Amino acid sequence: MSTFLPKYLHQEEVVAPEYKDLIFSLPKESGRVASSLYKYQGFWHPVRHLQGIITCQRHFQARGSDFILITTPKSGTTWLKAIVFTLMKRMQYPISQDHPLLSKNPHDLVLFLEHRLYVDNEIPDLSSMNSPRLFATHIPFSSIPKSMKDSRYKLVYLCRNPKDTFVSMWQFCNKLRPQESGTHSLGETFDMFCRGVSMAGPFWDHVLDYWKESRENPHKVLFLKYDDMKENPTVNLRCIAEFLGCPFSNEEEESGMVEEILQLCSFGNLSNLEINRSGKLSSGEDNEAFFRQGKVGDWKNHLTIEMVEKLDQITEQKLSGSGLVL
Ligand code: PAP
Repeated sequence: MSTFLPKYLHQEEVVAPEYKDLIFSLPKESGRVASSLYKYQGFWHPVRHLQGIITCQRHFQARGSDFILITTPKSGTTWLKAIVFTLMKRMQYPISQDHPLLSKNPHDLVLFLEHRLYVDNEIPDLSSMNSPRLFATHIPFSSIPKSMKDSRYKLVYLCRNPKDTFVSMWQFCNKLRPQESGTHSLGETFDMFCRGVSMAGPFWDHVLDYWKESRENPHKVLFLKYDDMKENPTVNLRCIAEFLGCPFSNEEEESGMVEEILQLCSFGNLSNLEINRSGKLSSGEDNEAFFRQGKVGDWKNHLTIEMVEKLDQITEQKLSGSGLVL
């Protein structure tokens, strides 16, 4: 089933007059869901997100107590939002029949800065939010607002192996496209991804910038991989809790809270909830579009041997010497 989302297609119409000169002078390529992607500060963005990024850069006032979840698109953002929301708010919202995750999609509980808060030239008033505030974004490190860089921020960064990231993104783009527009071919989308032309791409530059920052400032950036989280969720959840300054107490450990949070936020549980099977985000997307398979290795069912070789080669070349393996 595909959803008709006019605002994704005709994004140029939402650009505010004061942004037009800047945005429309940028390098442009055809997009997958949005009609075009624009290259800003080294990364490609749909125009609506880009306008949000620039507004956010100009107006977002970070607090030292903020927690920001940063991800490359399709690397498990929905899962990370669910986990960190549940973890941070476990006193306010103990796991029960009334837990917010049972009636809301994680994207409606932890909002993206650039396309849910600073959207369509809006400047939201975030000053009344209680600390610690929790936000999410796909903004590359070079473009995060200065006030964030200057503060004692804590960023949790999540990425995923590029082959599964690409396949997930290709499937997602085709799902969001109007049926009458047809689907994008795997080959064409793959070539663009390899050239770095994808939402918040080049994928490798996005990952590397945060990887370097996590090495230089490990108390500020926690660097996670979806693949590791799938393999060892309990270790990763404890690690997130420590990093955010809300570790599990002995009592919580003994009561099985770690496992309870993971169960609540698991793909099997979230994807089967009525809200995620038939509901929509307040921004219009079908919730079910964010739950496809939730597995590691689906790329084997889609990519040719040549594609795998090419992607592996680019990844090896780009990450060489960084100490990062994806
Ligand atoms: P976004 O960047 O648009 O927010 P994001 O949540 O990062 O999307 O990526 C969606 C992927 O996470 C999907 O992967 P797939 O296409 O390979 O299946 C989706 O299935 C997966 N996902 C969503 N929720 C969970 C979860 N609770 N546990 C594990 N994977 C999940």
